[in-house]
Amino acid sequence: MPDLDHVIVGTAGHIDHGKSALVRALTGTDPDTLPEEKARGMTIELGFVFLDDPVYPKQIVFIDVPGHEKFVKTMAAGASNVDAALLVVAADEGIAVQTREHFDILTLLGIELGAVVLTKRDLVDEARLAELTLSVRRFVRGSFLDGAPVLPVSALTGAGIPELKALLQDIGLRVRPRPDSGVFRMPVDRVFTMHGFGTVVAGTVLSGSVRAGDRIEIYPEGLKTRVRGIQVHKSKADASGIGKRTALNLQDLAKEDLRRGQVAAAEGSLVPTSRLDARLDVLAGAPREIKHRDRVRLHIGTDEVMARLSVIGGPTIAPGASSPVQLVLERPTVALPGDRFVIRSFSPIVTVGGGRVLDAAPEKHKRLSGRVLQGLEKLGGTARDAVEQMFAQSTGVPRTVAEIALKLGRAESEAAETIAALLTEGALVAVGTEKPVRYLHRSVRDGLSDALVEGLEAYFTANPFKAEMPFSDVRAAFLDKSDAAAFKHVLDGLVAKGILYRKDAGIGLAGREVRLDPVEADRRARVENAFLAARFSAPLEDDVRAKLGLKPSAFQPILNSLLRAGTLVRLAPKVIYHRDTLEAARRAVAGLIERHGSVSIAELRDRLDLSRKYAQAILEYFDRTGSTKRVGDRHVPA
Ligand SMILES: Nc1nc2c(ncn2[C@@H]2O[C@H](COP(=O)(O)OP(=O)(O)OP(=O)(O)O)[C@@H](O)[C@H]2O)c(=O)[nH]1
Ligand SMILES: [Mg+2]
Repeated sequence: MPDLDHVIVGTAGHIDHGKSALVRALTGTDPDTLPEEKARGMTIELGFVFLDDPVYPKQIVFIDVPGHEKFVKTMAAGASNVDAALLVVAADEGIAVQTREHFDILTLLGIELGAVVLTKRDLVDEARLAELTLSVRRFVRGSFLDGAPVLPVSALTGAGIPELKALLQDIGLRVRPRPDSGVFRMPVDRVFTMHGFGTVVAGTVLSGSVRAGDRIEIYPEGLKTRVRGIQVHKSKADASGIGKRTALNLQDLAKEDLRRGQVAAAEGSLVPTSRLDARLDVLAGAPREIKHRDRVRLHIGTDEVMARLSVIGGPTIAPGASSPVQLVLERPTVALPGDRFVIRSFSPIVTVGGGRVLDAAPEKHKRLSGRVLQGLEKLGGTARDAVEQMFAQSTGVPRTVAEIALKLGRAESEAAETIAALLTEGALVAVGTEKPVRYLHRSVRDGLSDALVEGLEAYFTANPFKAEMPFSDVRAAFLDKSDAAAFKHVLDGLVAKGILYRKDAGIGLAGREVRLDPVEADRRARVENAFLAARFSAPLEDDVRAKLGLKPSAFQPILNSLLRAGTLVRLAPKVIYHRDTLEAARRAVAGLIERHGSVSIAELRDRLDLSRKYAQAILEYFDRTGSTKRVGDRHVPA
């Protein structure tokens, strides 16, 4: 077991039950420091007191919370990140309203260690103490405090205090190290200005570490800042890390920019969200069932946000039941999968449930959908399932190991291992050759591939006369959903499979027959006829185009296509004949050769009654194409 040099212990319990007096009896320091707290004899703000007794191996950090029903949200923030809890019950009053509510909150937050402390034992006799001990044991049955010590103490006489200190050391030894994503994250529970130190945010580090000089970001506002100085457990330090009470002095930020509920974290490591997918456990003692669209107060980390509950699996969630939900927040916050939260109903203001975040950046879901429910189930499952589901539900953009680790709030090495296994299984595919390698879920890749083919099909339905869809249009449509590397991956795959082909600047569907556009066909016929009608007096291209009233962009492709098809033949740069005209010339040349054994330009000119320029072009064309050859100024069969 790694040596933890401190343990963070939260108090909990009803107002006036002696939580603050207990902390003072244990530490010698009053956690209530505000003048208003002293005046009213009650806690209003979280109190932080360090018990540094050289007799003990571990420093104990107490977070003392208010018991007043108006300050339950402060209690929830204080309890959000403790290692252990002391449930305080005044021996004279016994279990009261906020005893129950604080206990529910500790349970929902997943606190695993703690003890029950019966305070004010000097006010009751042994019989009452024995009776209360029994009822407290019944009260905590089945919870994290089942079987935990129930310790009577008196802050007044000091009875039980040494035993409680020893018990806390014992609890400290049993604290399990927190799983660490390696990325710095610290929910802010206190903001203050310190003389000579500047603006300070304080909290317990949830993951990773931070050093003086680091650039960090304050979420969800995205305030970028630099850490000027660090205090860990009240002493100056160069760095702090997971599980440590930490105060950060921030550059260029004023106290007004900062509040409890924000999260200080590594720059760019979190994404503010207004939706959270979660599994919600409704307390068995909740006053009524949870209904779809209920407005609730969400307590997550040290933050409190109003939200609407979208019950995904049905119309309601009964007390004692559990169901996936989507929380639609009234302002953004930041969270990561696995984070615990508590919800309180809007009216009456009571704690009704809580649970764990499954997805901190979800889409809006179809309710009552089996696929959505299954996906959420997987996100809450094993590391393998959660990673696979993250890829499966991501849009078409391939993700790196680091991105997935960040999204899940897990260590990169762990994500890398899981991704390697999924790659071997064939659930993921690597996209592109760039480092770091990026991956798509196979089902996402197949979806992109189908969408690309469907896009082409739709295009050809709308444009039946086009042989190919312009490459740039196919690419642009794809990039709406994904990126360039995935485009290449998907396109190459489809070409390799023979489903698509690439030609010039277009992409075509293999095996598809192109229909001819009637307008296009008509133009083509008119161009052809212009040359056919001109016979041997080959018209100039520009004259034909002008006569037909066509733009060069419309005319040129038709001309080229007719030339390619052999319908028109270019004899010389400015001499184009229709195929039929050329055949007529061929017959004339053959006839003259038959009679005279050879033919001259002048003879052909006279025979066909055309200008010398065309007769020369015809004979040179036949020479060039191997029908005749020139001997002196005559042409003979080749
Ligand atoms: N006789 C006796 N009185 C106590 C003991 N502990 C606390 N008290 C008194 O009970 C009152 C309330 O004590 P606090 O410690 O302020 O109670 P709290 O639980 O912190 O109250 P909130 O912070 O407002 O929720 C004070 O007047 C204390 O002096 C005890 O062990 N014996
Ligand atoms: Mg108090």
